[in-house]
Amino acid sequence: MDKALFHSKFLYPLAGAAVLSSCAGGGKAEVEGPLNIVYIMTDDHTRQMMSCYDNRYIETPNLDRIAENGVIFRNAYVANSISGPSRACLLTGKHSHKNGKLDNVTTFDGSQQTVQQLLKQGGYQTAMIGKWHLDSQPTNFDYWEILPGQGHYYNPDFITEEGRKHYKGYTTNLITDMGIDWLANVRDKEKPFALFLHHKVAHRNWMADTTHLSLYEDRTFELPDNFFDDYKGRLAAQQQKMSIDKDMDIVYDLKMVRDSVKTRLSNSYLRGEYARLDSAQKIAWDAHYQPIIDAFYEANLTGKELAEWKYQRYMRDYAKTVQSLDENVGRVLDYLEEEGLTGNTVIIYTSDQGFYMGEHGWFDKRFMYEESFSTPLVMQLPDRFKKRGEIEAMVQNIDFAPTMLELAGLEVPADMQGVSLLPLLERKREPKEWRKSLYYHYYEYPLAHAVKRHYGVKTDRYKLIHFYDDIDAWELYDLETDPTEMHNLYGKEGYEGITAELHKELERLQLQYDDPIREKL
Ligand code: SGN
Ligand code: CA
Repeated sequence: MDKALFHSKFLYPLAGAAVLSSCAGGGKAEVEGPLNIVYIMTDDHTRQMMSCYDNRYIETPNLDRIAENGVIFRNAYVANSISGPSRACLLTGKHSHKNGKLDNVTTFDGSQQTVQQLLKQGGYQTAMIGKWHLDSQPTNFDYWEILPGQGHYYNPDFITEEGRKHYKGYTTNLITDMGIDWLANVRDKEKPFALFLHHKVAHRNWMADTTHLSLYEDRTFELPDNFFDDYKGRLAAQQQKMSIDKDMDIVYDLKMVRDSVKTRLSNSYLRGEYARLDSAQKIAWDAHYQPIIDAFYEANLTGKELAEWKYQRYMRDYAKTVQSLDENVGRVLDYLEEEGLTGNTVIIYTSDQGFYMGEHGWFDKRFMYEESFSTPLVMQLPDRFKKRGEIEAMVQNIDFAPTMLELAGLEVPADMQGVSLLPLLERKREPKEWRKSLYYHYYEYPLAHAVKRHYGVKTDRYKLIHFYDDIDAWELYDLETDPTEMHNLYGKEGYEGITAELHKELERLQLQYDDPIREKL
């Protein structure tokens, strides 16, 4: 890109408009460039725990501030609800079968076309800080500093181009420090930038900052209606291992340490996560947890009482980690405001997928059911974008790469499968022509949490899912009458018409996205 462009204000037509028009119907619009991009992504942070989506549980004023200064997507989804694959979809703008990252164990091929590569070629400064989780090293970033694998909440190591670095402190704060430092001191201020800030929070095992341990302790969270789900008519749900009651580890997840208690994951906690704390942190940690531990073992809870107690502890620990996140996002927003950057910067906040907060009795993700298929998505927008408030259109994480490219005034390659979201941001009204359905495909079986492989289609009202591999089970939901997906209508009388329509739509999407699963089955 002509470097001179970056030294003067200019107007340019949205480069991807032609690509968009087939799917999104967006005509040409003019925006002032160049725009900076701050993309903040968390891990396992779900809409239920973000007050602009759901005010039942916690307050997230800074995340809400992003939405208040821009838009909130009511129907944002991922293509494959698990970390590594979701990150690969973000970087490539393609479904998992096209970018090759099917599950958390396959290695991402970083030599393929990625959004950061195209941004960099287009004259952008690019940086990636935080959880990467793609096994191969980052490619085509001007600057990167990543957590190894899942990373840790406390005193983390980071991998850099110069090797490993050890830090003291709480990872959510450290990632924010590094991001602000890059913005303030490292980047080339003559160029527009794209900063990818990827947090570890709110991943398992939900370890709060010592400064936040006492928060939410007096709160009793309302149990979801389907917490004691019996999974009737849903074969794959009967076989998962992500139940708060049965699978959540009392030591590793909930920190209830006792010498006589050995659980499957107690060593991962005692020799792993807890062992990372320094002596001052351990003192604060133990002072907080010991009375809770004593009361817990004293009470000797069983059955439903124990399940409900686990749910409350889970909710509290998770909420505390999100509190740190919210404050740290606030720091980034403040910095951008103070530096006068918000007028020319789009701030995107999302998660690598949604999560269960006790719905169906679960934690974790993976299923194409709403809580984990969906993901939070809010954007703070400069004034030149006319849209404010809620956006109903169905969007997916494969759309992020095309969106960033269009924000940068760059062309969207024809082989990217997502579409730019700019037509949704430019006008007060949403365009009439937009995709009418979403495609999903999850592959990680048999590994953690035993969720069967499945693919499916979602329309504004219905969802059709096929679980396959060592199972062959179809599910159909009417989201209007059954938003919590408790009643599998597949094969039920009266649903023949809609079932046939959805099968057709599913096949159309598998053809459109060229998913080889069609030939295999
Ligand atoms: C780890 C967790 C799982 C989690 C996966 C994937 N177990 O294996 O609970 O589902 O990560 O999460 S743990 O004992 O190591 O905490 S993902 O978000 O990275 O895909
Ligand atoms: Ca995740």
